[in-house]
Amino acid sequence: MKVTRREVLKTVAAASALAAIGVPLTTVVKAADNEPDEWVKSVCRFCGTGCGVMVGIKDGKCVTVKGDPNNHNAGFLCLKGALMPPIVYSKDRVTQPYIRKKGKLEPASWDEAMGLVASKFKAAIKDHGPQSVAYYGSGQALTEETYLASKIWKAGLGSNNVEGNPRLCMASAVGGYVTTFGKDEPCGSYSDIDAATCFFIIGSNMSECHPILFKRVAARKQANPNVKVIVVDPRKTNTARIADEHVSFKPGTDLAILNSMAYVIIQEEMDGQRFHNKYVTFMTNDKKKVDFDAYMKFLEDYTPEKVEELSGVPADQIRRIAIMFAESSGAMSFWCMGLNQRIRGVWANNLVSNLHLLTGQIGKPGATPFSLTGQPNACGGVRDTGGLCHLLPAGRLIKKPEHRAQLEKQWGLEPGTIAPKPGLHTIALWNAFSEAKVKAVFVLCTNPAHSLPNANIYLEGMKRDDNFMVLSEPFMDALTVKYADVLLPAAFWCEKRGTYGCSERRYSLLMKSVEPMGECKSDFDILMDFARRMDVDPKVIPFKTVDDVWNEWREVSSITPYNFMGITRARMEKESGILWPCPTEDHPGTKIRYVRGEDPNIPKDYKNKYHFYGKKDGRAVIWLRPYKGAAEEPDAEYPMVLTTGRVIDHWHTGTMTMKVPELRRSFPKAYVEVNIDDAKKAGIKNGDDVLLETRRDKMVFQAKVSDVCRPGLVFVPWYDVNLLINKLTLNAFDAGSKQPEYKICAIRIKKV
Ligand SMILES: Nc1nc2c(c(=O)[nH]1)N[C@H]1C(S)=C(S)[C@@H](COP(=O)(O)OP(=O)(O)OC[C@H]3O[C@@H](n4cnc5c(=O)[nH]c(N)nc54)[C@H](O)[C@@H]3O)O[C@H]1N2
Ligand SMILES: Nc1nc2c(c(=O)[nH]1)N[C@H]1C(S)=C(S)[C@@H](COP(=O)(O)OP(=O)(O)OC[C@H]3O[C@@H](n4cnc5c(=O)[nH]c(N)nc54)[C@H](O)[C@@H]3O)O[C@H]1N2
Ligand code: SF4
Ligand SMILES: [Mo]
Repeated sequence: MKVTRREVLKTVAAASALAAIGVPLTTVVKAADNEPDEWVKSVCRFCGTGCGVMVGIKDGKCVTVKGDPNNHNAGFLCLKGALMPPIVYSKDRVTQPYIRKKGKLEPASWDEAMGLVASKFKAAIKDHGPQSVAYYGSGQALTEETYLASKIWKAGLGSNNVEGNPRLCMASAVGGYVTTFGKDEPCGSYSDIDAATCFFIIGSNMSECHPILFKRVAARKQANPNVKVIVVDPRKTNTARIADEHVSFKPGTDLAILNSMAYVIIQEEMDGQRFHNKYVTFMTNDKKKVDFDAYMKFLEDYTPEKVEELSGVPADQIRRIAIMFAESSGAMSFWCMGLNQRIRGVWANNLVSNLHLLTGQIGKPGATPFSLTGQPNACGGVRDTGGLCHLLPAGRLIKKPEHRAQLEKQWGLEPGTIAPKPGLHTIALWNAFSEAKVKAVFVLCTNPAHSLPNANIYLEGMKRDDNFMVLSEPFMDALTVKYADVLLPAAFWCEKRGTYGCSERRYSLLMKSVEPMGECKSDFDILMDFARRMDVDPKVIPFKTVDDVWNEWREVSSITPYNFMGITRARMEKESGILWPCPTEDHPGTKIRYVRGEDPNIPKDYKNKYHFYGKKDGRAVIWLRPYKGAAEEPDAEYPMVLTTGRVIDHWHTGTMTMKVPELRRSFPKAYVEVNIDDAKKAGIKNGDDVLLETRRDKMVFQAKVSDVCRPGLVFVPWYDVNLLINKLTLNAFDAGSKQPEYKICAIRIKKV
């Protein structure tokens, strides 16, 4: 490894100014310029910020990484991105296939392993029908891989059981955008950051989870003292450290706070009447159109005084942030899992967009509701190309006959090839697998044994002998390996080629820079091998390379508002990321959607400036979404709230970042964050062992006593495989998006 922490910190000088406003130094690094033989263009394989990287190659090995100066990150990377190379050469790499025999994984040839996989899937389909097999994928797989898997299952095997970790992550954002605008994905782009004057950050710890984007926000604030930052989070996170207003509240009550902000905005006559008269429909929860007066009436339940009582936020603070938002020349909202991982996740998403539609803070530079995507390719691979059980590529829906027919035609397949019923969503799928109703599942680029909520149920299910799990995974120490019946050695990141599409609809190419280790194969090669062995109709898989898949996707998208026609492979090799829609090769890509002159889907002579073409009447929706509590509220038995989330230096289940000494040292072990007052009451001191107990399980963590959590709330990071907090979390999910409520459950704690 060439970039040491010391070197990295040396280059951090440019960022020191940011430290003055509270951004931790480690969030902003520019990797040292080691001189390898060759630099190959790629993308960081961690967060949804999607930073461009250059991979340094020496003697056929990846030796270093630096930021791509031509991508949106302008050469900057956070530590995770800068320290990727040692992960590739970890001693824990899986380098050959394995088959579980008498409880133990034994080395096998590719032919034996894939032969067994195909026979298990064939037997399941023969005996129990296509709905007994499933694919469980990832927002970290390449676009081409997810598109291929989804097509193999839906068009080749007749099963719509295609799911993946984006259901745990972005499903509520999809639900929010689709119900509000009629189409998924953000309407703005990162460049809005440079024009915004008010940042409304709710349920997102951007400084740790999207560090390079947060750096851009902080730089904007630093350059312009009038720029305001509002952070709405029950924890005083690093992100909150640059806030003008940190709004702390009883977890879950933010729905009421958002409605209260709307109430204040109308009371103060700061709503954009001309905008919402022309471009907005008001709609109740049961989809009845109502008028503005009905909306005002609905909001009367959310006066700042009433909401203060419910949420604990001072009424004056609600007034202040509402006015700050409405009076700014450009308000940009960011949100992430604090809103999505909730049983009211879709509603929470709607309520943020409501504020933009009510004030007209949309579709002009700096004004936009921007959902932060977690994984590097959850937007790209999964949401855009339809890698979920109810979706087809480019926003089409399985349940719509005309969408299925259109796609069958584009794919050159018989009408009726795609089954008309959506498959099982993630929790339903793993419930069915645990009951051995789903007999065979193909898990790829995700670690469900560690990441599913209420994990004991699913760990028991994975142990059964009468169901079958094949796992494609690069690292032996991922928890799911312990439960896999067949383990396939996956090529990792720089060992393969394909695209990632990040939060802002930007697609960048990852070029293959080194050969896969040992017998490892790319997930594309693995899936193609699987499809052939399953006797999938060759018309379904007419691909020789990942580039063939990409070109088919461009064609498939071209008759929809997604339109990727102009994003050719040749362009992607030259340019560092292009934003869709991009209809032609000379189109620069789209920064603002739904606005005439910006969005190529709107005719140049269209009568209005805005056109929300995802809705039949061209109007976006302001939803009358009431406040409703969490699935499991604190009570006398379990009086506190447990929330789980992330730390800057680890990625999810730790299979990658735990292998980097610098990252492991900074967070070696999970802990529980306890508020000072709660700690005092329970006699807990920093470093004490504390027993955490929910209705599902109990476990001991070391206490970190601080003012980060508000009283009544504890936080546990979920990266540690030895302290599996998901045994304690809840698998209740949002009725619309089916996304689980990882962010809130009831807990009791005591010193041991
Ligand atoms: N370092 C690092 N970065 C990552 C990842 C990683 O593993 N490590 N993972 C990536 C992925 S896939 C994702 S999805 C994102 C997640 O990114 P974030 O969503 O920003 O991260 P989390 O820590 O899961 O949760 C965010 C915040 O939600 C708050 N929260 C809890 N309950 C509530 C509530 O009721 N209301 C509100 N408004 N907020 C609440 C928590 O206090 C927490 O600060 O990060 C991405 N980036
Ligand atoms: N308690 C709690 N649980 C959560 C969350 C939370 O906030 N709290 N957040 C949820 C969210 S938002 C998410 S996104 C999920 C994430 O949950 P997971 O997807 O299960 O977590 P990762 O660690 O990202 O798993 C990715 C796996 O793919 C492997 N891998 C890496 N590269 C490749 C590759 O190229 N090919 C293949 N085949 N494998 C590869 C990695 O080694 C790793 O084992 O977790 C969810 N779980
Ligand atoms: S901000 Fe995200 S994409 Fe950028 S280097 Fe860090 S982990 Fe990678
Ligand atoms: Mo995520």
